[in-house]
Amino acid sequence: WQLETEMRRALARREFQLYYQPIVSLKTLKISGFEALIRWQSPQRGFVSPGLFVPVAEESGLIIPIGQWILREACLQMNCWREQFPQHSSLIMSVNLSRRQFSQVDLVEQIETILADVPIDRDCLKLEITESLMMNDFEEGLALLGRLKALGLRLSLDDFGTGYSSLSNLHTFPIDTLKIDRSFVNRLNEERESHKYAQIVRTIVMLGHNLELDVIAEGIETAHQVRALQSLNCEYGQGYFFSKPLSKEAATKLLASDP
Ligand code: G
Ligand code: G
Ligand code: NA
Ligand code: MN
Repeated sequence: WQLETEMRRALARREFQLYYQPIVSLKTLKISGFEALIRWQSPQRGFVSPGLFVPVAEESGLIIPIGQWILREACLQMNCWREQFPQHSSLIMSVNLSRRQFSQVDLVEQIETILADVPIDRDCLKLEITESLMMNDFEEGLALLGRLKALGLRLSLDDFGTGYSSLSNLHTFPIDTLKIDRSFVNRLNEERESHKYAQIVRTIVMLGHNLELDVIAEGIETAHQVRALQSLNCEYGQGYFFSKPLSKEAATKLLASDP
């Protein structure tokens, strides 16, 4: 309860910030986009982990106004970067959608309102969803994905390969991208058994490509993983090896130095 009250106040007092983690082409090592991730610097508590407060926001429904703020902020930032860096015209901004947001009957209208307010090239905005969002009502979820695609947005399936993996349904999702969960990437190391994980990752990459999806590997932390993913034909990567999530100022500096 306490945290919920503080978060309500935090939204009004603009204590939330968006951080941006680069998504990199593993072929050219150039930045292809960013994933927006929320951060909270509370005057009372100091830095509060999103792993702690996002679930509370989700539970209390505060994720709805916070999610709207996130999307608006991400669009505003994209417009700034598009203006400032014409050479980065194909930059893509990824924004996470939580379960509670996904179950809003007026989600599409909420997004349209924000896009009307902050006009942005729609194909440079990508929404990240997880398979678990589809578990409430599959047909309804599918219809919603279709309406989000119809807005002209891109869709990404996050944390792919974990939990309830619906391989048989994958081809029906109107998505553009698969993100390989970092638990697979983690296990690409020097150890013998990592060979098995390499085969799994290879298979996910091939599956993605056969379905004409882009594939992004998450949670890359070592040069070894970069080389392994390159040899497995994975074209995009994200993780601490390249960069942790950055403040908008730091991300702007990085873009300025990325030709
Ligand atoms: O950002 P990481 O740094 O620690 O975030 C931890 C978890 O918090 C993520 O796995 C994700 O579930 C959630 N999270 C972080 N940022 C966002 C956001 O902008 N929107 C939503 N819905 N969840 C987020
Ligand atoms: O997949 P999801 O959106 O839940 O993931 C975002 C989370 O992953 C955030 O918490 C982000 O800070 C975290 N993250 C990003 N890169 C790495 C990494 O290289 N290693 C680990 N362990 N976590 C990462
Ligand atoms: Na994500
Ligand atoms: Mn993920």
